[in-house]
Amino acid sequence: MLDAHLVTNCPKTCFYIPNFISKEEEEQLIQNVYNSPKPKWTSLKNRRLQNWGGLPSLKGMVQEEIPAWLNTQCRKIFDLGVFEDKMPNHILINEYLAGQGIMPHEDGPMYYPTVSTISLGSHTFLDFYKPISEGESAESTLESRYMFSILLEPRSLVVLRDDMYKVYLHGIKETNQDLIVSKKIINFNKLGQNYEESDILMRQTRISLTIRHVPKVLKVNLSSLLFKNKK
Ligand SMILES: O=C(O)CCC(=O)C(=O)O
Repeated sequence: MLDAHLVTNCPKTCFYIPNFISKEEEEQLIQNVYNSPKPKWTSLKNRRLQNWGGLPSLKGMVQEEIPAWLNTQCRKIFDLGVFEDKMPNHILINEYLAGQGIMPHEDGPMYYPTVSTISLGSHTFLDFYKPISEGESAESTLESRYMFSILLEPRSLVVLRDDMYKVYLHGIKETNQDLIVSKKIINFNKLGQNYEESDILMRQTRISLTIRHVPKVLKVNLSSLLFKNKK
């Protein structure tokens, strides 16, 4: 089912599905994100986030229940076979105001090496960079390592695995607007809408649901914890 959405002009492997969710689902999800209890938010310098399912760490994640409004999307992603036979168990929600972004990074070893992302409210450009290679000076500019971008439309799903997950870095530039240059956008022929060369897209507030599988899960036995505390 995913195969029909393969993006072919990039290293392995990227799938892009425009309009993965409906406008009604998008509105409902945005409402649920903003109705979440205030302490659920963590504020960083250039974005806010919510963790659902637990806090991943190298020692393992203490699993927390995922609410029904997120579980519906996890189930759809499971049914697509995104994580083979594994059910997603972690959702990171990022909120970016126009002009906010995320530095180029790798997602690291705590996750099963596949990531799926639903975008809500606004488009963005997810930019890809070559890692600094051996012998290359640490000062090599990001610009010289830039490879291409994926245009993430609101309501779309993107799935990254293999080298697109493990080798290349991804990030979102801190900008208010994006210029359409079709040769830089690897999913240009898969987009849900038509864009003209040199169109300028203005960014609005975007929420991303980054849905993953954390293999190392710690099952906490609550009764033994209570017993320990009483001793
Ligand atoms: O918001 C996005 O689409 C990207 C998020 C991301 O790269 C991350 O959470 O590691």
